[in-house]
Amino acid sequence: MRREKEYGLNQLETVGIPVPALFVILVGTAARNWETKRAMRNFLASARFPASARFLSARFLSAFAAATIFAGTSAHADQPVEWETTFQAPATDMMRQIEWFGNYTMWFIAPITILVLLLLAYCIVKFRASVNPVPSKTSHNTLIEVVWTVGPVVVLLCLAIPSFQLLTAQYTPPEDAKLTVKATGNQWNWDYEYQTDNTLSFNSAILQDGDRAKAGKEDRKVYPRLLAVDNELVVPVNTMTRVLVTATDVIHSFAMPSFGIKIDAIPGRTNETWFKAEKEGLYYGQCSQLCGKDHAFMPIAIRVVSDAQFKTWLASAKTDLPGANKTLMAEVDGQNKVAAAGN
Ligand SMILES: [Cu+2]
Repeated sequence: MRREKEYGLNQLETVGIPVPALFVILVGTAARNWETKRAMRNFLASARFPASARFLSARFLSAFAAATIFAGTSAHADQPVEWETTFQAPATDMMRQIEWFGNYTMWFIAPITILVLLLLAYCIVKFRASVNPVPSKTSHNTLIEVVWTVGPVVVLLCLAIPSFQLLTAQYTPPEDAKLTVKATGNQWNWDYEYQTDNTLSFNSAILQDGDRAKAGKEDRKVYPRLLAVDNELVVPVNTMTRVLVTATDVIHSFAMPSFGIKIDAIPGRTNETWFKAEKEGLYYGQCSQLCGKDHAFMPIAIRVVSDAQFKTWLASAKTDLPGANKTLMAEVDGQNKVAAAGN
């Protein structure tokens, strides 16, 4: 008797699950499209996507793209914004592909969820006890069984093929690295080492509020609390950069959302990842492996600059890191002011 009751309750729960899930997916999809009108346009332009699906995406997009409400990010920084529901703007081709795959997957998730919801609603209404005093004893239907086996197989193939292509691409740098940087996670900061002729290494820790004035980092839009660091990792734009990642104490994770990279930093082991940043700017990420009490306070900041700026910075950073950083910051600020003035 008790078991029957439990069974009944479980049945009710299975009916209840898809509704909130559907809500999340539908609202999430709408928000993603609404918010990232610009990013979606890029994705539509660049995606390897069947023409019909592109057309559908465009229709879907236009339905929700009435306003772009989160367009207020700083022109030269990529960082999270409040109420963000989707990815940060991509700064590498890899991140663009990841974003494409995320959107592509939504085209399977949303219809499946709607289909399951409609089927459930249909069964609940049509086969309710009050109009079916004598229940049907149907237990097999060959056509339906073939459909519900072949359908998911096809869906899984459609997801697996681009997914494995993407995974392979992430582990296959398209060219040799021109710059190699080693990132070592510590509790709770990062060490960076440039593997150039004369090795340059320095520590990068969260920017303390009390140090803002001294570092010239008082603008909290550009140097946000909990994301800004004292010494950024500086890399040249459009340059294949290899990152060797390890740790000294516990497992950390080196992650930069705009670049589409995230790789564990494991003591005694060197992991490798790579990126090729396409636009100059200041990008923020965080340690992404729970690593102790100050896990939330070991941000990663990467400043992407022009080739010439990088060379100048690298040469002077070997002797005077704070001075080199200040010079670089002044130069970048000047550039941004000129850009903001519309020149
Ligand atoms: Cu960590």
